[in-house]
Amino acid sequence: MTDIAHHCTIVGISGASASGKSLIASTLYRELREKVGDHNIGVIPEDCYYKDQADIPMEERLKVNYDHPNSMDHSLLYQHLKALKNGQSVEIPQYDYVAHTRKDTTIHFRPKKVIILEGILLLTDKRLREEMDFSIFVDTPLDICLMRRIKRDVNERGRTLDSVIEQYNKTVRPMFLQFIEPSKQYADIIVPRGGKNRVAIDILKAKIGEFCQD
Ligand code: UZR
Ligand code: MG
Repeated sequence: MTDIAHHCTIVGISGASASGKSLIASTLYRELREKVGDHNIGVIPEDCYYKDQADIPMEERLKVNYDHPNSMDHSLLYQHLKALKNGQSVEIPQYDYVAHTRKDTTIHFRPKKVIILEGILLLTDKRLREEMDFSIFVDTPLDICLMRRIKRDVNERGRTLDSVIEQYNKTVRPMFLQFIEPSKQYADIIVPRGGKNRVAIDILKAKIGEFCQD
């Protein structure tokens, strides 16, 4: 097989926590999959690559800074991107936000024409940036992100309101200012407001759709 048969386009989507990254990625995936099929497009969330904290006691796990680039296993993500570009399947880890550990199960992920990567710290890593064909920064005001985050973490990630607010002040906001916001300079496209920006999604869909055709 030639290189062309394996060519894999990697699109990065980054931005603050609860800015709408996952929603943009899943909307693009759902709408493009209908046209090009599952084998041509897929999504990999950076969240799956949080390091496993199983080796330390629960009280220590609660103190880990999950908004710092060191909390991510970017090396494994990088290896997976390389493998996928070589036409090999990978086993994507699954993360448990309550236990702060990797689950026993993985998701078998086959190479695709287009892979959408989405996550808060992707653009802070030079190796990952270099694997991306182009990248997007979702630029949603922080107060909107915070409101969404409270709802999501209480409803979907087993948190209390107090713990969400404490984490927000301790790590989410400072790490956004230190790492995530400065990584915006590396994005090719900046999308204001988030997951319901239909004009932006349609433009991205047209652009990404070009790379998914059989
Ligand atoms: P998104 N996160 C946790 O709350 N617990 C963990 O064990 C691992 C991650 C949070 C993390 C970050 N921070 O803000 C968010 N904290 O997940 C990133 N505190 O996920 O991009 O989907 O919002
Ligand atoms: Mg998300």
